[in-house]
Amino acid sequence: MSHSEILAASGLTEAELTGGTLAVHTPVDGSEIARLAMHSVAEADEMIATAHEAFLQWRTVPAPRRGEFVRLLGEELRREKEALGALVTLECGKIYQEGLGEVQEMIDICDFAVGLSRQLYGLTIASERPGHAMRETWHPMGVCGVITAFNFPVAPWCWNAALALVCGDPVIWKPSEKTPLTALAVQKICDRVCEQFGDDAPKGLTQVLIGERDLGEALTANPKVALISATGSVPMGRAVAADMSKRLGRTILELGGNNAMIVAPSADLEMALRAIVFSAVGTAGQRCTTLRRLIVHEDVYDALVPRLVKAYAGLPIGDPLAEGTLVGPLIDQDALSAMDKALVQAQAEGGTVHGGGQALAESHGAAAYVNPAIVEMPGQSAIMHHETFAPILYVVKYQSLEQAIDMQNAVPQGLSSCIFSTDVRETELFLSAAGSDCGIANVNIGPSGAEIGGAFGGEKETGGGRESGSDAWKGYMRRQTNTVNYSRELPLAQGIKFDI
Ligand code: UN1
Repeated sequence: MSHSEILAASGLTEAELTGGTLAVHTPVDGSEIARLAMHSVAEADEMIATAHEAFLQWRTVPAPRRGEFVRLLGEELRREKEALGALVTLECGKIYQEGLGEVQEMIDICDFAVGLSRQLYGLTIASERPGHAMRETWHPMGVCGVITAFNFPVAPWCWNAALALVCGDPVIWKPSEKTPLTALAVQKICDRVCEQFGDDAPKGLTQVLIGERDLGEALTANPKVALISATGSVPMGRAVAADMSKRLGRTILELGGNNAMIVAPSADLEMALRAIVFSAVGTAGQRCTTLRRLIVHEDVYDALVPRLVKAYAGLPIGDPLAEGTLVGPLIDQDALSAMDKALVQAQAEGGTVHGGGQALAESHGAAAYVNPAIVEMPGQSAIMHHETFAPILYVVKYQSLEQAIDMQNAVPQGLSSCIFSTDVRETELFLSAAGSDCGIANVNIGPSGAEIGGAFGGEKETGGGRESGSDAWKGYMRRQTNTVNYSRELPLAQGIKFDI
């Protein structure tokens, strides 16, 4: 598929793709593919006001009917999977298989949310007073702002939006300015769903803000935005959290990761090897769940690491749209410089670099193709505490599992983690309270590629938010405690006597 064919299949018109000031480049060859009109802060405020009007209507639509909207969205996404997947690849440079996988995550969370729309269950609670009933009710929260990053341009919107919509919350989306086309294409799909759905879908149920940081700030500043779910860097998350805390608004933050794998002496090394390569070089190392630190027991180090270096040397790197490619480009030249800088620091800290860093011949213009790097480190030095959004895998040795777990937990981030071991004592310790401190902890699976059914997110600088499956939906609703007195008396709680 040529770039122009992908753009034509996206449903975006020539007029929409041209005439504005936001230049969009494809990392595939660095060329400009669109110039989009940007929204102003005043327009953002108008859109938020429209979304709030939509909320007043949408919250009264029965949840299973709201689920029907998300069901139709899932159906449209099924139809558009190839076209949208290719646009994801064109715009963010991940290989086409991963572009398709991202759309599949959208479809999966829609299916999940449809079922959820009939299961927004509250509790009944035993009251201490006779003739009283207590329960918990979940109500729609309000307008939900969603801020997303370039590396997963569409799926995180959907993990948030599918839940928010069934929970009764309209959604305003501020995509990364590096990947706005996919957001516009998804909005077109939502517009079609609104038409099919009919009058129950209020105007402004889903909207997209195109532009830069000031639009994110318009969302955080506006009290009509009840909740912001933000995916991206730690500095971005800090800024969102600081602004939202001024008005005590709710946030769901999914920020940086610095994910580790422990390879124990009993590990199945064949499986570990495949898991390492996928999770370290997939999406060219630009996932928040990318494997960045490999902590290998000294007894299996020599059996594993040279094989890993060999596997890296044979990786098919190149055009992410071409069949057979496993590693596409980095998003831009800035990412390439950050990778080079990290490798220089790693060497200064005693690291031995295999492959990696230097721009490959495929790079021209703004394109940034690199060899993924493996860096053998003498210990967990300063650079390993830092998330560089590039395919750099640091490798260190360990002697005892306690030492390995300490190392894995010693970084500021806490998203994903895993252990390769066939020893149940080791794996259970890793999953215990004294084990991994991350939001995700896996056994005999890499740290990336989480399914939508579980809650997704992590601790410490990762931000503490949870999106996607399990009971993450509760983050999009407000909890109300109800006490109903159906007796003819008025007993007070705590046995208080207060007779008048
Ligand atoms: C991200 O990189 O922001 O677990 C999300 C995974 C994907 C999501 C990654 N399901 O790797």
